Amino acid sequence: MTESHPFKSGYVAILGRPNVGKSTLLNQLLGYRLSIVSPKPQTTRRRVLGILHGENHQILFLDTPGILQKTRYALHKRMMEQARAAVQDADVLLFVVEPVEPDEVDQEVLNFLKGHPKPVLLVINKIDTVEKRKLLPVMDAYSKLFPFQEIVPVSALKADGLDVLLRLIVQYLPEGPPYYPEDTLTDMDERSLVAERIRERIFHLYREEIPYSAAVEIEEFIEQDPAHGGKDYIRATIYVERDSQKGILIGKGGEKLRKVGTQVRKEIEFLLGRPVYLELWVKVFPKWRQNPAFLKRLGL
Ligand SMILES: Nc1nc2c(ncn2[C@@H]2O[C@H](COP(=O)(O)OP(=O)(O)O)[C@@H](O)[C@H]2O)c(=O)[nH]1
Ligand SMILES: [Mg+2]
Repeated sequence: MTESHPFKSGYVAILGRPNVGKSTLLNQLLGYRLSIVSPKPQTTRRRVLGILHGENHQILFLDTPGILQKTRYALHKRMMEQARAAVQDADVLLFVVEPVEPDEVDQEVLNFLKGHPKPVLLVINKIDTVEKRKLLPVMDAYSKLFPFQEIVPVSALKADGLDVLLRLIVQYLPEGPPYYPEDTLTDMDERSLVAERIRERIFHLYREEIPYSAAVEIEEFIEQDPAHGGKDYIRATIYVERDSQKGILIGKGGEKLRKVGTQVRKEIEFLLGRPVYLELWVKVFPKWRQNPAFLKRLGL
């Protein structure tokens, strides 16, 4: 007997507080590194679309910036608008948390989803960091806070529980045709992907306020440039807010910035599948995080 499976498709928004592992989860579900990840909160600034093509489904994952309680800067407000927009677009919501009992902030963050008509699945991530017996009270506490359709414990990092999660997502996905052709992995262009990779390196290589004060803009991107021996020529500017930050970013004799360049060039070459000539510049743009026109220029 053959069973006919209708094709299913839709948007799945990945939401939660900063640093719970939303971007890691997206990357693991997709099987490649699309969204940037760091041990620091607020790495993701914009919504990232990642497309998963299955035999009978197409899932359009939306990774979002972590939900913040306080929006100090225009940048933070834009980040929250991106998260809200993803909620509105979503057919299924994944609310990602760490395996600890919810506090008041979690409760407030859940207000983000109040009255939402679509299924909400609770994903308890990082279960590799706790004993199994500690999970039950966490699941219990969360189910009292919100009527989740499902509660799924996973470890995004160890790819544990993701097959179960994926099966449930497909189950809740509405019937519909594929939205994108099969070779499309995201709606981000190469320029944005490269800019994000540079930002990710900065999150890994610098401390304190530097990553938060840094923005990356691709000034020039020439594919297979004859002037650079047929390599892709990419000139990127890293913006920071103060002169002192510029000094830290560049480092003694330019050493630190060279390190960023060397490390990220290899990643970009892997991403693009082509050799790259990368030039990095650092400029000061005071208070760019408060500047709506500049945020718009960055695509935020
Ligand atoms: N131990 C452990 N760490 C994780 C897991 N998932 C994510 N992380 C780490 O948590 C940090 C934040 O991850 P990220 O995906 O950037 O979180 P986001 O801010 O929610 O997008 C990174 O250091 C990840 O390596 C997990 O399942 N287990
Ligand atoms: Mg993220």
